[in-house]
Formats: sequence, C-alpha cells, structure tokens
Amino acid sequence: DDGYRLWLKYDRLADATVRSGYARSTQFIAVSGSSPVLTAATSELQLGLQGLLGPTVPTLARAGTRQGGIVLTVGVSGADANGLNEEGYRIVKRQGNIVVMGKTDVGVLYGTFALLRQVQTGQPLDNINLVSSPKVKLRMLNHWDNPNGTIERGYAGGSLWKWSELPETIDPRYKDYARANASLGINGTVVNNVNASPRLLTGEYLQKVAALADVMRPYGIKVYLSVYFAAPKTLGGLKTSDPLDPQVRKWWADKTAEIHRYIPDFGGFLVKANSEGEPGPQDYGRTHVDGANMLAAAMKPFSGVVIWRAFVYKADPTGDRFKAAYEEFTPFDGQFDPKVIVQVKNGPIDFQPREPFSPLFGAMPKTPLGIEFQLTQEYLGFATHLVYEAPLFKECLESDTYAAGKGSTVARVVDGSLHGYRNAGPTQTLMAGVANTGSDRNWTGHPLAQANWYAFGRIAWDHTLTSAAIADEWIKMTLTRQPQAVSHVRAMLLRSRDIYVDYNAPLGLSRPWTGVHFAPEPWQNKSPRPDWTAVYYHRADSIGLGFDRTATGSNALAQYRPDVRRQWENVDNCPLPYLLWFHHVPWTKQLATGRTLWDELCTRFYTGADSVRWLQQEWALAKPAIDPALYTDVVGRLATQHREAIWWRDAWVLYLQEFAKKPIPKPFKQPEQTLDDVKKSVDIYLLR
Ligand code: BDP
Repeated sequence: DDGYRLWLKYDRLADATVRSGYARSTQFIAVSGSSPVLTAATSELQLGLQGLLGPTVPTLARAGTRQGGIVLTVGVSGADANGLNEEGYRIVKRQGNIVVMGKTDVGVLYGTFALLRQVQTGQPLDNINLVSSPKVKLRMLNHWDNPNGTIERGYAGGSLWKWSELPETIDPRYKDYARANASLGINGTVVNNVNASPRLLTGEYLQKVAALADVMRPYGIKVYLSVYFAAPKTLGGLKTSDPLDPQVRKWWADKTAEIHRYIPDFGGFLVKANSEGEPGPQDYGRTHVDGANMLAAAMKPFSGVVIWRAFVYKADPTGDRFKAAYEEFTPFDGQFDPKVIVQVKNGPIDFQPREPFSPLFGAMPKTPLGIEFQLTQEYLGFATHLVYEAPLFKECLESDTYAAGKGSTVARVVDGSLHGYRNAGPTQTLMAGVANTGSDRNWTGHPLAQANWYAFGRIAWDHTLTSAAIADEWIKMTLTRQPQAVSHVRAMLLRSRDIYVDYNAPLGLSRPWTGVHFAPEPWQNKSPRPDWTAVYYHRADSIGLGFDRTATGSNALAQYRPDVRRQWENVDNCPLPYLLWFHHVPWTKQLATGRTLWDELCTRFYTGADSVRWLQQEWALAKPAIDPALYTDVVGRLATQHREAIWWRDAWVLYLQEFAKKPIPKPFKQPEQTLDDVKKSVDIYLLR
C-alpha cells in the first residue's frame, strides 16, 4: 500500500456475511435531479460500494416501488430539513431504502461520504438515522505553495499544483485531492502561499487557477488566493499601493472583476500584510482596517470574502511578541467591513507544540474571527516525528475565554455562537488549516500524518468530535479494522503530542531554534531581531527559567479575562503545561509533582525521549494487521524520531545545566555527549 488512497481506500471487506448484509441495502442508487455535484456523489458511492462490497451498483432515475437501495434527495424541506443548514445532511431509512438528503446538492454529497464512512468503519445501516450540519461555514486548507513548485514549510515533496502544465494538463491527482477534502467537508482551498507572489494575479496564472477551480467545483470546494498587497505597484505599474488611493482601489476592483471572469464562484482573498516583511497598508500610514476594507469594497459585487490575517509582530527589543496581535487588532473591533474575517493563529506566538489560546479570541466580539491551525509539522518534527494534532486543536478550541462568562470557549467564538455573528448577513465563520500535503505519493510524507489532515477536516465540520473518535475512524478507514491493532495505533496517536512536547518543549517552553525550526538551538542568541532568537523565549539565567508574563513582567496575562488570568498568574498553582509561558521559575522551586523545576524538566526530557520506544513497541504490536510497506515506512520514521528525540533532549539538558548547575537526577544518566558535541552536530545540520 503506497498510501495514495488516504482514507478512501475502499478495499473489499474481509467478512462475506458482513459484505452481503451491506449489499442487501445498497442494491441501487436512485438520484433525482442532476448536477455535477450529484454526479460526483453518485460515482463516489459506486466506487466505494463496489470496492468495499463487490457488486456494481446501478443508478436509477427514481426508486419507484423498489426497495433495498439508496435514494439521493436534494431540496428537502419541512421536518426533514429540521436541524439542517445549507450544507447539512440527513440519512434515514424510509420505505425500505436509505435516503440521503440535503437542502443542497453539496449537503447530499457530504451525506454520501458519511454513508460510506459508516460502511468503512463497520457501522450498521439497518436503522440508520444521522443528522449533521457543519458548525463552521468556511472550512479550508491554506497551501503555502509557491509558483516555482516549492512549498514553504512543506515536508512531503513539492507543490501539488503543476503550474507549468496548467491549465492544459489536469493531473488526476487534483480530483483525488478534491475527493479527500469533500469527504471531510472541507469546502475551500487557498492555493498559494501567504507570502504571496504577485504572479498568481496575472491573467496567465488566473487561467491555471480557474482550471483547478473547475476540478474542485463538483466537490463543493471554492478556490481562494493569497494576495500580495503591493500588487498595484508591482503588477499594475502604479506609483503606490496605498489602499485609500482611488487608482489603487480601482486596480483592485478591476482585478477582482477579472478574477471572477475566470472563476465566477471565486472564494476570496487571504492576506498577510505588514507581517514578517510583507507589504501592507502600514507602508502608507494606513491601518489593517483600511487595507481589508479596500479589498472588501472590491469584492462587494461578488460573494467572496476577505480573510485578513492577524499574525503580526514588530521588531521591538523591549516588547513581548505575545502581546502584539492583540495590541494591533483589538482597537479595530467593529470597524471591519462585514465581508472581512480576521484569521487568528491558535496561539499568541506561532504554532508552537503547546501554546495557550490567543487572547484575541473573545476580545473582538464585533469581528468574525477565524482560527488558523498548522497541519504541516513545521514545529512538530517535520515528516519524521509522530504527532497526532487533534488533541492540540481540541485543547485550544475547548479553552474557555470567559468572554461572556463561563463556557465562552474558543470554539464558540469561532463558530459564531458566542458573539451572535453566526449566519449574520454576509459574515462568515472560518477554520483554516495550513496544509501538510505535497507531491509525495502518500501526500503527507509520514503516513500517519494523514491523520492530521483528516482530523482537521472533521473538527472543522464538528468541533465536538473527540480526538479518540476521530482517530478510530481514521485508523479503521486507513490502516486496519482489527480491534487490537486499532487500539494500539489509537494509543500511539493519542499520546504522541504529549511525548513530543516532553522532549521538545516541556512545561511551557517554546521555540528552541532559529529559522529551520528543527535542529535544537536553545543557545541561539544572534539574529536581526531579538524575537527571532531562542533565548528571547526561554530566558534561562542563573536563577531560573521561563518568561515572566505576570504583572511583574510583560503583563501579557492582562490581555485575558480575570478568570483566565487567575488560572495562570500564580506560580504556585499555574498548570504545569503553561508554567514557563507565564513565569520565570527558580531552578530549585518545588512543583506540584514534588520535584524541583530542574528535576521535573529532566524527568520530562528523559521520559519524553524514552516514550518513543513505547511508540515503537505499540507499532510493533499492530504489525500483523498493517500493510507491510506502510508498516516498514513507519518503523523507519520512529527509529529516526527516537534518535532525534535524544538529540533534542541532550541539547536542552546540557545547555540548561550550564545555568542550573545541577546534576541530572537519578535514575537518568548524564548524556554521553558534551554540549560542544551537540552544538557541533547542530552546526553541521544547519550547513547548506
Ligand atoms: C511562520 C513560518 C513562516 C510563515 C509564517 C506565517 O515560519 O514560514 O510565513 O509562519 O504564518 O511560522 O505567515
């Protein structure tokens, strides 16, 4: 198995009795109406059922008096439409048939994938009764793909989009990409990097993007573009890109209209502005609001949206990067055009292995805030370390902002239910995942990293699903249905993120590196900007470790509501996962575990690295039920992970030992290498 088919494997179910049970209730597919979306739904059902069960399933225009089939029905109303939004589906047994219904054809498409999932995961169809509607409207992948075929922070090969061959040649892979996304309910894809090339806005590239949009459309997926804010100058030859300049505004209005001539259902713009050197409205003394609303005005005649990122931080040697986005964006609450959604990363810094939730959530009640997660493992060990991210997504979404009292979770900010902007006029709700896909045959490099794409899509649809339930689905659809093997792999997935945190960034440490975001460099103290060094984040000194963000320090904690603040502001009861995010803690301080800070850190680093051995053992126990090629691939990656976990552990403990001046506590042993040895190996790793 080369992993190409992802969770849409549709291999024949092993048990003949089970097969014939399913086959009895899936003898035909009756489709009333026709549309490219319904055609996609029907052919997916045929492909899936034939693969899983054997017989070819014929299609009929209507069921008539026939029973024992599947009926796809669009445009339901009355009681059947209860609890369904535009994209929702209902699946019931009626008059001897399984009826998959939706208000729209896309709802039916999602229903067909849900029905297939029932069969793939071994659920009965006899009394099937499923109702589901997505909680968030825009569920999208952000690709950081460049026109030259590379992917920023991509670890699974080059770009999926073969720009030089488009629009004439359509790689069949585009359709499989669309199928995989549709099976999860993902309905948007931003095809290019947020560090955007102006080339994407040329007629030449718009034709290519339009060809991709044509492939995505039958799968309910809209295409979006990241835009380069200075394009009026670069492409349009104007003297300025000032968002208040009439010529600039006209340029964007014309460009937006041109895009719609190529792609009538264009999804909208994603903008990274005045962030990490990207151009933006501040270059002209204007604000984020001026920039975003200018694009919204250009988008006015169309249905698309403007997604404006809040990932900003200035090179301020005395400031705390943690506070930057909140300081820059909260003053603008209520001023953005209704077409604008502000896209906020889950945490205040930058996709670290564990971050507290961004204080922006709950702090802008009059502005739709979308959430951005990173699926590509830029800070999570690239494509060699196993980190199942569902627990990370859930931890953030379930955090309580207390914005409107207890129960004001980040999820409720994002799905619009907290501030009441859900479905209000043109405003939208949004979850975005920075894609982990690439041209590797198995899409994600690490075969088990497919689970992160899967989990993101499922959570974007329904954030109440649990990490374990999602893991179960994915394992059964992708790897094996053998119960013991399922439970071994589930255990691995569920613990993997904490294991990684333990050897990489325990107790609230973060960013032990510079630009490459892989080799450990906690000693790194030289960079054009202080907040691009490692020492800026951990603040190790002879007294202790951690960033004081209480009132005696940067006071970033003041950006949270009092109830949140109270959980974190007292060093004596701050939960350990967040301790060093908010406190500079003495090496000798006794923690709730009964160990001193130094001993606790060592314990985490050592047990974290050791736990990779446990991952290896669990994987070995699942072996009999796993495809041999896939099994072997993961064996290799886990071995690398173990070696690198020791590398990271040693780098951290040897470096911190210089400050703490304490021995490694028993039963752990002093690393065999010296700090100089590790530094040398890191220097070599970083050689280009
Ligand atoms: C950082 C990445 C950088 C991205 C940036 C962003 O290192 O490559 O451009 O995020 O999200 O984490 O804009």
